[in-house]
Amino acid sequence: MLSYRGYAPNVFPAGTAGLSPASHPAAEPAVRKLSTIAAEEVIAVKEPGPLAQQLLIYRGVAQNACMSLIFRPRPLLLLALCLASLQCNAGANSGSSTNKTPENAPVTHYSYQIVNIFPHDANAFTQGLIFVDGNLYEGTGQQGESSLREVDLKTGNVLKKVDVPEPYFAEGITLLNGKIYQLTWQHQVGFIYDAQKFEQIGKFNYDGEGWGLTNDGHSLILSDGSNRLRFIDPDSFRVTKTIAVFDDGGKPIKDLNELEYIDGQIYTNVWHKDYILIIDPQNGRVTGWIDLSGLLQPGDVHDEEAVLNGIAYDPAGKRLFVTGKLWPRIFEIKIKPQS
Ligand SMILES: [Ca+2]
Repeated sequence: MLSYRGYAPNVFPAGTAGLSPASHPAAEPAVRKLSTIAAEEVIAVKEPGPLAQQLLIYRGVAQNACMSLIFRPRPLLLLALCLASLQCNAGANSGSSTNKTPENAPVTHYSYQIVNIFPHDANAFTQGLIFVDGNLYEGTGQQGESSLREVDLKTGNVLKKVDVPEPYFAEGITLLNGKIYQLTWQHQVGFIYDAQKFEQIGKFNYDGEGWGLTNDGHSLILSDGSNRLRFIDPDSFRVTKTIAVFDDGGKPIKDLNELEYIDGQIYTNVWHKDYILIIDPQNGRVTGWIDLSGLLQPGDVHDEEAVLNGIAYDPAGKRLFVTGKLWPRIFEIKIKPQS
């Protein structure tokens, strides 16, 4: 294996990593913005171009927007990489500019209106919330208290429950193709359940921490407390794409937590914040900002960790639900652009 750190416009277009579509048109899917490639991401490249035939796999590591690429050594590629290695600093500069939300990009700021209020188990340390086919599911955390639940929306009663044993601290959940996937915080293992039988049927592994989870109908989408979201194949559990989220000043927005994929956008609340970000899954750009301050009344919660952490969406009824850890209520809200 050859370890290579660098980037060159003659090999990779400015602000991207991968094979140039000009010289290798079939390689275009491998050309990626630097800001969308995260640590330890492995990307298979399968296109048939002559140079691409030399390239089997590369591992992209974003380090200050300078790429580290690991190739299997082949002569043609070695030459290209030697040329490219001279350009690292320039690449880093141009790469970092792609991280920012363009100045002219519209970011819509939303306020909310409460449509309904439902009871919620004030002992539930909510880490995941989803609404699928008329059913509300919740994942709860804390060691010894973690669970997967099906909950009656109107009463708050727990209809079904699977306890997650110690030492696991359960995190986000999502339902895809009849299976519920549930993360754990620091054990790098997730659990897979049959959604109908409500029984665990498998496990999967991932690197780093697990915080929030959702899906776009194809990939699991995972947050880990950083500003990055990983797209994970639900069969191989390989990371297929990573996006990074920055504010309009170019500063990483860390602590992305509970997630919900709604109408082609990713909604995420941010740990210890009273707002939800709406994120473009193509590039991580923040397109919306929902201010949810004022949902709780003074005295509703008594724990400093009782923070906003639950987003669920009912696509049939177009209903948006939000709640938080240890919150006594689930709120159905409508969002509206601020005037
Ligand atoms: Ca959710």
